[in-house]
Amino acid sequence: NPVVISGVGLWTPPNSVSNQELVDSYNAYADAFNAQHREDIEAGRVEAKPHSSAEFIEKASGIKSRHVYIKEGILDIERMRPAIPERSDDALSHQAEIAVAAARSALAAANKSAADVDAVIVSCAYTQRAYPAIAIEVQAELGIQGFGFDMLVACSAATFGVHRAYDMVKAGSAGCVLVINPELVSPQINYTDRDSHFIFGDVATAMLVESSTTANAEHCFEILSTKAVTQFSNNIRSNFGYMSRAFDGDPYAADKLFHQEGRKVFKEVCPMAAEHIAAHLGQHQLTPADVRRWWLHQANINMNTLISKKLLGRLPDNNEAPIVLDRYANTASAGSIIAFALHHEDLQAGDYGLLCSFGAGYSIGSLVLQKQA
Ligand code: CO8
Repeated sequence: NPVVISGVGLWTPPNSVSNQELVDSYNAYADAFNAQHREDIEAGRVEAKPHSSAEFIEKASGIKSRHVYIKEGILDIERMRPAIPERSDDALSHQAEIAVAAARSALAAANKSAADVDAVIVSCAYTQRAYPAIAIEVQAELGIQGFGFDMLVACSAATFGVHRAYDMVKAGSAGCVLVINPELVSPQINYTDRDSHFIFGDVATAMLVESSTTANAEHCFEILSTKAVTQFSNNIRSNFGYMSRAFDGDPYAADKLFHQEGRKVFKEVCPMAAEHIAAHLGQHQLTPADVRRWWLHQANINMNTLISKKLLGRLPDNNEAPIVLDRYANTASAGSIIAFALHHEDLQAGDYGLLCSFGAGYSIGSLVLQKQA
């Protein structure tokens, strides 16, 4: 039986930060840093912090603003990180809370209740703890029987999570799987680094994957196939982890936060993604011209332009390849799922769509989808 995506959910944090707000805060931080280290900077022992610019950010990335889970603390030049109150063990954790919000909206879209779900996968770039799994906490909060587990695959966590759900339904180990991507990434952003302070935002997305025999939603998309590839690269990296305590280094050091060689990522990932997508479509005797909608990873507008041009030989319009990163920024693995959530209901039965993530790992994950009648 065909396996379908029968519902998608999106939780958008109510707080947002514009480029100008972010730049004003960063520049004030840089001025204070430079004044404090003036002697060392003049002696060449410390590098001065250059100013950031809102124009650069929009031109280099396409990002205009980003949503954040908790805004407090991010723009405070004495802090430069969100101030998220720690919760007690018996309270719902922050990440489970946003996961549950996205999950409820996916369940509603799919016309399903907790009793219909057999498994929960929480798949994202970071989990706020190693155990108990966030997925099991979400399972308990929603009252779902069966089992749950967490997965980390950075930028491709969401697509790889849906791949696993597809495999599980095909194999019969679960009839209906909830895949959730609570991308609470703001705690890992180095807001004192001009090159990366603007890149990311927080969000949570979810998808319900089930057999077409049980699906009764208005908008169902058959997963025709999945395709994944990974290739090791240090060009996007965070060294934060449970071993930091044993290393005796500075747990707040810049290498413990997201950092990247943005130019190299751009040059290496774009051709990989374009080849991957063309090969995946080829498996179905489809060409890029047959694809009605592209739900592409949302890291950088120039990356999407280049990949689309390589595939189509022209620039797609926003209806063909919707962009959401202008207001959401890069939301780690959730970007292509946000694009799907906001832009799928207008497709006609039989239309093909291609959903694809690409980024850290490197990792690329795609799904060829077809709107069901
Ligand atoms: N303001 C003003 N000037 C700046 C700024 C700034 N904020 N930042 C850099 N500049 C300067 C540079 O210093 C440089 O100056 P110079 O030419 O004098 O050296 C000039 O602007 C150009 O800099 P770049 O070459 O770095 O600029 P690019 O045009 O290449 O744009 C980008 C930089 C936007 C980073 C671009 O390279 C890019 O987007 N690359 C791809 C990045 C990407 O997709 N990364 C994937 C991210 S990873 C992911 O998606 C998930 C990871 C897991 C989640 C992590 C959550 C925290």
